[in-house]
Amino acid sequence: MIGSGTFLGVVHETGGGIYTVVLETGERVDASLRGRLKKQDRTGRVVVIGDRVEVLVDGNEVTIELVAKRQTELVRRGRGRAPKILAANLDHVFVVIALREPRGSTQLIDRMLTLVHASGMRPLLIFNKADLEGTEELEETWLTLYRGLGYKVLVTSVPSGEGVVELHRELCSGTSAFIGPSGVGKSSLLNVVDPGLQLRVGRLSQKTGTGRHTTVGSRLITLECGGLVADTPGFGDVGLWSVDPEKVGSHFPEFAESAVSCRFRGCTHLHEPGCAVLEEVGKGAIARSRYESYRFLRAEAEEQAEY
Ligand SMILES: Nc1nc2c(ncn2[C@@H]2O[C@H](COP(=O)(O)OP(=O)(O)O)[C@@H](O)[C@H]2O)c(=O)[nH]1
Ligand SMILES: [Mg+2]
Ligand SMILES: [Zn+2]
Repeated sequence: MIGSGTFLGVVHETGGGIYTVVLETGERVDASLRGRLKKQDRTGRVVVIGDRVEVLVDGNEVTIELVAKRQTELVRRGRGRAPKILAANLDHVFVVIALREPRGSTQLIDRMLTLVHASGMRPLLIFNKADLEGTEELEETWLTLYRGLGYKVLVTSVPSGEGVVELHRELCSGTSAFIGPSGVGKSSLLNVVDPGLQLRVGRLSQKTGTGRHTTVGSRLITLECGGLVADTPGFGDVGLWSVDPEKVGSHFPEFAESAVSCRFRGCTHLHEPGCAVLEEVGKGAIARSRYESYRFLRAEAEEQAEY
């Protein structure tokens, strides 16, 4: 046991009112929240994994006294629900999508990219299951589209090992999180990067692990190479979110350049005459799939805003 005193640390695990903090000294301690913080914590937003905290150790009693201002927050938003902060101070967010089984769509990719952008971070894309037959064409199309937009993209495969060295390199610095639908291979990719992890793989086990009636906390997994990866139920579920409808367009980086030339200020790029974004879509300079995602997500955001 460490001596009494005040220590700085990072929250690695939460759940059931207990917060596991890894201190600067390297020790792991289980802490509770100081009363004042506890009162604010009803929404589960005061202390999340990745938070930098000050911990007071007083004999056997360990309490989190202070939470440092966050650099970033990954937020999941849901219909009619308060936004939930999934992790703080992430350095990388990987949006994982499968080329097949289950086959992703540009709308799903754009939805997750928007979610990450709205959290103020720059996502990396992973197209997984590149080993499966008949995925070459889709891989090519998506690579061209998303690399063209300036995103860093990795094509990966668990059985063939494609892209794994690059992924490993990205994961070994700082704190990362994977988001993406269930079954795309998030756990499998982590297992291949660090075989010691032995995370459960497969849809079924995932369901029982994160089912509605089981309370599962969130944690940061420490990779052998030193990187940290967030493992949180709910990263797969980005079905609904609420972003200010007016801001949806700002999360589509390629709209920005032409949007300044729209005839009307506050142009929604939906129907206005003299809309430069629509013009670029017509010319093929902005991908139609991206524009369609924009329309869809904006409509969804409008609907959400009514709640
Ligand atoms: N063919 C193929 N199957 C994969 C790949 N990655 C994962 N899988 C399979 O896809 C299923 C779901 O994987 P899992 O890692 O649990 O996905 P998660 O829900 O995103 O964590 C499992 O049956 C894996 O064996 C891959 O690159 N190629
Ligand atoms: Mg999984
Ligand atoms: Zn416009």
